[in-house]
Amino acid sequence: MTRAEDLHTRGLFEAEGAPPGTIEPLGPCAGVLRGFALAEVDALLAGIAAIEQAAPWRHMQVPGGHTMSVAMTNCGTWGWTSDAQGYRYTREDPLGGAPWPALPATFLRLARAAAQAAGFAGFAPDACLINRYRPGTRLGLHQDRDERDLAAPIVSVSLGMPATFLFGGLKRRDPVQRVALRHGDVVVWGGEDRLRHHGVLPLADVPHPALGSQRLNLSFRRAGP
Ligand code: MD6
Ligand code: FE
Repeated sequence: MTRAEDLHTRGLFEAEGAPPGTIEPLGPCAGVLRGFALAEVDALLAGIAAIEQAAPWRHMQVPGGHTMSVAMTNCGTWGWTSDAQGYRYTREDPLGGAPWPALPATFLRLARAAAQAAGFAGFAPDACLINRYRPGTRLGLHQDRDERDLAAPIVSVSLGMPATFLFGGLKRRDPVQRVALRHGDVVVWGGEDRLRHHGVLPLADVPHPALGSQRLNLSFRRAGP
């Protein structure tokens, strides 16, 4: 059995307590868990509403001087930030200096269950980057490499409007797969796929019944020591 088939089988038959669904392999150690977050949407949205009160959405600067079209905030022990000096994880929100809001227990449970369903038992995220997209918002091809422990996977939850996720290779110029992500889908990747380039095409305005003209993405990481 290949690793991809193994991931698929685990998702269907071995993930204890995981809701029914399919895993669509994106690579040997990466896949989409279709609809995996649907049962937790209300808790996720309530959590985000509380987090944005404490740590408001902001458009961060990147070192080149541009401002990101994605609006971001964080929860967890560590929060990802970017400014003219570079990218890093901080314990405090640079806007106001307070610690980032804690990771709600429901967020943590969902992230652990998704990781386990994809074959990564024992995932203990300490960071959750929350992205908000509006029509036209895009995210350029990048690698997630600011985390100290690259052995841990990333678990990425999509809510609201659909998006086309770009999934490339380890080299920036490698061919790119296009993956349609919908409300409730969860992408998990790690292992040999952990440093693959990825991004999001500019969003079309296809309003979601509950969330309207926005897409929210939560990505859970192990960022600290
Ligand atoms: C997004 N996601 O889907 C952007 N990174 O809004 C990411 O940049 C990402 O989905 C690492 C792992 C999964 C992801
Ligand atoms: Fe990323």
